[in-house]
Amino acid sequence: MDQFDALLATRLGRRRLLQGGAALGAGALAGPAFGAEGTVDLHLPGGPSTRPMTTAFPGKGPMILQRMRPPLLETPLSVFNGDVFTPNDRFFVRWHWADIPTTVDVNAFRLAVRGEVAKPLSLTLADILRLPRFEIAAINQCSGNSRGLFQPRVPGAQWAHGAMGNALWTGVRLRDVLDLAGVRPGAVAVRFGAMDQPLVPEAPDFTKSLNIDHARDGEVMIAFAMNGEQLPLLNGFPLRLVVPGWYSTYWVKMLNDIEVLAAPDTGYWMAKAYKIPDTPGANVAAGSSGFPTTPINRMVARSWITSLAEGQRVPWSPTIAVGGIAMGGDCGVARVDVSADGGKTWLPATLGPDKGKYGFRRWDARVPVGAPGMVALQARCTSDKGETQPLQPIWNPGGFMRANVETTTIMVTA
Ligand SMILES: Nc1nc2c(c(=O)[nH]1)N[C@H]1C(S)=C(S)[C@@H](COP(=O)(O)O)O[C@H]1N2
Ligand SMILES: [Mo]
Repeated sequence: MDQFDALLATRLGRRRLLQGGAALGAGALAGPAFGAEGTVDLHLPGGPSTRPMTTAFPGKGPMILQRMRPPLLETPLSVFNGDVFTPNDRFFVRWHWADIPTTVDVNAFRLAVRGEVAKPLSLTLADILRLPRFEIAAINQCSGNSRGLFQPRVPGAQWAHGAMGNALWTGVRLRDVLDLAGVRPGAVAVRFGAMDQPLVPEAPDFTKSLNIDHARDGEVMIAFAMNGEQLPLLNGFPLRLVVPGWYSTYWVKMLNDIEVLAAPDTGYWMAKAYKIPDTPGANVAAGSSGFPTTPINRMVARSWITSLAEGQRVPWSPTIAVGGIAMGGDCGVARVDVSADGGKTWLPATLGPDKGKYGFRRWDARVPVGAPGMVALQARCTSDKGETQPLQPIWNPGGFMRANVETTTIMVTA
């Protein structure tokens, strides 16, 4: 019996699934907006910058409340200074539509596999749990992570940097599930649907698709566990798609429908929403429109300073310790360089252990500081593909794919 069999028996057995499914009370989605946990300043340039902290959501510790219903909960940057795996109770939450099931009957639950397949399926959770399991470390990052830093401001959730998290996901290969049903030769894409619904019938149900080769690449996963625990309901219990290296718009939560398509998906969420400029770095001149677009796809290199907060006071010494996390995007991190002089000179940081190329990589450095005063600290990641973060921010109307070198200004005191 391996560690996953134990997980299956103790955490994903029928009783636990039932309990887990019942964990999100209806009151939590409609109840008090936030407790007395205070506010946080996200340092957003274009508008109101403070947000309340909340502990009102079941299974979640203190989170930044971006919106109550449907919930948008952001992870405070300081959380990323802990383990490279983001704890489940601090993992960010994002839903498009407000009709989110507050309980899941795990015995009645079925995952449909239909469309261009030889044998349509209606799988129980037990059927899924019988398939070969694997695990993968991967960052789930919202396409609009850091949107609140766009200048000029763009519509959408005004996230700072905490619409992301890294977890060790356990599940089954999407390919294995597709093979059970037998994909027909004419298949070109696979569309994923879920249990959440819009409140009004005219609104488009949330569905996303991947092309058939991507869907069958052996890495795209139907996950039932996250960091060794069943998925929190707000993060997609009982099953979610994990698409390593790609933005989380594709990571469909509460997945209950897999439809193999014989033609490309022309639905709203693929053809209209989550489109980026078809330009290098998804960048266009501020205010532009009418440019060619493409569906958002792979992630790119980023890095963050997490050991020091914006505006933090640090006593002077000739060198100051600075640390944080980096990601390569859809590949690993090759190096991280750090600057304490606004980008004039760069020093290599020491990388922490590699816990999977799609996950966060810890880095640490000591930077020289000549004299007390304001010091602009920067980190710059270069991926295994040789992509280095640009110094200048991009702009696009969706506020997607921010990935430039970020600056943390600290006050070094005498
Ligand atoms: N069913 C469903 N899945 C979904 C969404 C949704 O609205 N409904 N939103 C997507 C988007 S845009 C994001 S950023 C991630 C957020 O994942 P998390 O809430 O687990 O952090 O879920 C994705 N999967
Ligand atoms: Mo997102």
